[in-house]
Amino acid sequence: MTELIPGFLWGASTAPHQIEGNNVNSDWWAFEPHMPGMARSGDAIDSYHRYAEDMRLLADAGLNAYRFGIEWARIEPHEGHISLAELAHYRRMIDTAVDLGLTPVVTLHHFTNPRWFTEDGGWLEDRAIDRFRSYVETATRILDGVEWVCTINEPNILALMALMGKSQQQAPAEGDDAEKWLSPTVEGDARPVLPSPDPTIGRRLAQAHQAAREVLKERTGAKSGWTVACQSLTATPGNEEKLREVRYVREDLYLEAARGDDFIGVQSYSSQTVDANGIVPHPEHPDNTLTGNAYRPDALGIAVRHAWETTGHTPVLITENGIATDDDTRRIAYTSEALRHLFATVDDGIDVRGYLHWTALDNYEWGHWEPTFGLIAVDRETFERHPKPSLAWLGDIARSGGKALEAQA
Ligand code: IFM
Repeated sequence: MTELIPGFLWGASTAPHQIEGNNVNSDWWAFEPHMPGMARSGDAIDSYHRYAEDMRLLADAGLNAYRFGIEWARIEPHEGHISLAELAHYRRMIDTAVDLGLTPVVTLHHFTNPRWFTEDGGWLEDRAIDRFRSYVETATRILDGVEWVCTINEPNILALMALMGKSQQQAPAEGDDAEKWLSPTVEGDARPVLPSPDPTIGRRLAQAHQAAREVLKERTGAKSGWTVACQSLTATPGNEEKLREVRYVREDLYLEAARGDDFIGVQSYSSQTVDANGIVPHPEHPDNTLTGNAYRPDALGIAVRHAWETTGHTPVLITENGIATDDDTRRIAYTSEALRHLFATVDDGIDVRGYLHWTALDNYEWGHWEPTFGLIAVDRETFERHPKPSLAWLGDIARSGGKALEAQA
């Protein structure tokens, strides 16, 4: 029997831009109309107004944690102008979670920047770190009692988005590489492999993370860390050196920057091989997910082991794991297998603090609505929530402290 630590977090994750709706002061909002063939976020799933209902569904099902983000573009819609009403809104969210028995795991930055920040040079501008630090200082006003804070979500994908022009708010010009304007999370025919993130931006983000950590340490009692897209890369025979090279730019730079953090957020969906030419596209297969990924629930175990080693044994929190599918039975099958691989890492002595599923509700997948990752379906016209069987299933496992999964074996 796997022994999980007391207080193990069992929950689900979301991100503001993907669920709230009308994030009008963000760079993504400005960028969306320029993404050829892609959908806009619009009202999203109106969780800005319905967050209490969403959290209640998770708590009633048996989960004990909820990871959600606060939105910089709402809190600071113009540089230096702080919206006290928005700060109060996010404090109410924290209080609601706590009242419902959900441990809040709060993300400070999840892909979107305020529009003014991007228009004035984004992450490569000289004042970027000071601007982010100042936002984090503001955010600490509402973080009293919050135990878990994620500074920046998937900095390795954020660094790629900036490179792809996702933060540029401009339509592709003639002669531009159209691939740059594709969703940063969906792979497929148009662009079989995500481009490499820009390490210059990556190092900038590492500085921003470090600045945020210092502020959080000084002003709050929260544990802080960042959450990395862990790609569970493996080498084809003879290509171990190439693997190290590719993995450093895409992942290890970010894992190494988490050494000494209170936790590392591991986010895992699939796995890919690396050959002499670099990353091999996911092989075509009927089991591929709606984001074009290979069906690889074992990826979670590979990701946790690699993150644990590369961060020098930083405690692990699974901040995202899930599958884009319209078949909820597959979601349950994928997640049970992923959890078994996770439990094996605990059996091997890795310090795992919790499992937060991606995602609570079907939502806006960065340019697309079709890839559905949610435990809860949403009618996008009425905004009615319809829990899927996977929510009750995960809730039962949570209530039993993981034992229900072992009983299913
Ligand atoms: O939806 C995204 C999320 O915003 C970041 N991690 C991956 C998820 C699924 O693609």
